[in-house]
Amino acid sequence: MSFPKNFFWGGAIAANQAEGAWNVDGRGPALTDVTTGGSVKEPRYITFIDKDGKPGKFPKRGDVLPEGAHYAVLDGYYYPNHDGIDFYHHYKEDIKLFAQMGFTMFRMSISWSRLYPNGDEEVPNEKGIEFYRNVFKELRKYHIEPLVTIWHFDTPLYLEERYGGWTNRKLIDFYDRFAKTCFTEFKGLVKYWLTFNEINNTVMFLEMFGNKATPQMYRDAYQHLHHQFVASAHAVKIGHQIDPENKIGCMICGITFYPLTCDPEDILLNRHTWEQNIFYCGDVQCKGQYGSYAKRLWAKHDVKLNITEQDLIDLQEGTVDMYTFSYYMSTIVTTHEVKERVGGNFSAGAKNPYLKYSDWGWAFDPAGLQYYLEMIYDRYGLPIMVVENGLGAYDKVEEDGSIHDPYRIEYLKEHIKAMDKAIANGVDLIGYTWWGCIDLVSAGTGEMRKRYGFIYVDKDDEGHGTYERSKKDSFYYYQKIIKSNGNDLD
Ligand code: BGP
Repeated sequence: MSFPKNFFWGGAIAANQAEGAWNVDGRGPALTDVTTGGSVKEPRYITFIDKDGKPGKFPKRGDVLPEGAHYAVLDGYYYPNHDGIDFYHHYKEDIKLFAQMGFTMFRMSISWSRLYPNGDEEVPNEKGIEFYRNVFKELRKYHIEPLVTIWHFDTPLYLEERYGGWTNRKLIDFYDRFAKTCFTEFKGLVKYWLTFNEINNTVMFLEMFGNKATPQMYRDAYQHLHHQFVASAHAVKIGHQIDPENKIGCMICGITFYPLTCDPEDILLNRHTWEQNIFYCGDVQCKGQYGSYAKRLWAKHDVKLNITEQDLIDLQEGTVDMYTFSYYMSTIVTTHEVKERVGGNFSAGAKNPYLKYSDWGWAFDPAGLQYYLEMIYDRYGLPIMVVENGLGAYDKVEEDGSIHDPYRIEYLKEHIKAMDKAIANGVDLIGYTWWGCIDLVSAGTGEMRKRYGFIYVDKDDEGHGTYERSKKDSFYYYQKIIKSNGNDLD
C-alpha cells in the first residue's frame, strides 16, 4: 500500500451532534437546538413561535422562518442535539478509546455559542474555552493531533434571529472575532483547522432532495456563501498571523457527480453541476477568486452579489493551505426523465444500476472517491484530506453485548483501497478521519439509529439509554488498519 509514513488516521465528530450539554456552563442556543428529530422518511423541523404567539415548524431543508416569528424550543417535540452523546462529560473516556484504536488525528468542532453565547459579545465565555482546552490537552496526552472545524452548522441562534444569519455582512465580523479567539486561546494545542464545514451545502442543497428553491432563496444563498468565503479568508489570514505553523483548510461536501447517459446535454449538465456544487467553493477558497463560470451561475439565478473591492483582496490573500472534504457517495444527473429514483433522505437522484445503496439511499461507491481525489488534486495541487467518510447503518447489539458490523468494515476497507490507488496515482493525500467514529446524532435525520461509529453509544431516537460506550467489530478492524498503516486489510 502507498500510505505515507506520517499519514493521519483518525475519526471525526461535530460539537452539535456529540457534545450535548446544550445549556450548560453558559452555552447559548444554536440553530441545531431548535431542530427536531426526524427519520429517513420524516424531515427534521425547525420550531418557532409566530408573531401571534402560536407554535409552528418548518422543514429544516427547504424553508425559512416566517416574518415576525421567533425560534423556540416547544413542548411535545424531541430535540436530539440537546444531549447529543454527552461528549461534554464523556470526552476523557472517548478519547481513551480513540487512542486504543491508534488514532493520530481527531477531528472535532468548536461550538460557537459555547464561546460566544449570543455570538456578538466582546468577551468570550471562559468556561467554554476551558472545556476545549481540556479536550485538546487530553488528545495531546495520547499524541493525537486535533483537527478543528471552526464552524460546523451551528451559528448561534441569536445571530440568526437578530441579524438574519449569514445573509447579513455583520456575521463576518462576529465570525472573525470567534475565529481569532480560537487561534489565540488554543495556540500550541491545535495546528490543523478548517474554516467552514461543507461550505458548499448552502447552494448545493437548494436543488437536492427534490427541493424547489424560490429565486429569493438563491439570491440569499449566494450572498450567504460570499460572506462565508470572506470570513474564511479572514480566518486564514488571522490564523497565519497568530501562528505561522497553522495549517488551515477549506471543507467541501464532496459528492461525485456522473451523467446518466452519453447524451452531450447530460455531459454538459454534469460539468455545470460540478461547477455549481463543488468547484464554486473550492476555486474561491483555493485559488482566491471566483471561477469564470460564476457569472453564468449568478445570471441564471438573477443574483447580484454585494462584493466590495476589499473582499476581492481578502479572498486573494486568504487562500487555504489544504483542501479537505467529506465523501459518502456519488450521484447522477441527467436531462432525461428518470425511471428509477433513489429513495432515502439525501440523494433523491436517479438510481445507479452499478451501485448498491445504504438504508438511507446513499450510494456505496469507493471508485467515486478515487475519482474525486484525483480530479481535485489535479485542480489545486494542495495537500488533501478526507475528513469525513463513513456508513450510517442499523446495528444490532447481541445478547452478549457484541456488535457485528461487517457492512461497515467492508465500506471502510473499500474506501481505503480507493485512497491507496489515488495516492499511487500521485495524489498528496495526508489524512483520513472516519465520520462518526463514535455513534452520534445524525445531522440529516436527527436519528441515533443511523449509526456510523466503531464505538456504540447506548442511546435511542427518543433519547433513552445509558449512554454507555462499547466496541463494535469495526473497532478492532480499524485498529489493525492503523497499526499496519493501511497495509493489513484482511
Ligand atoms: C455531513 C456532515 C456531518 C454528518 C455527515 C453524515 O453532511 O458534515 O455533520 O452528519 O454528513 O450525515 P448524516 O448525519 O445526515 O447521516
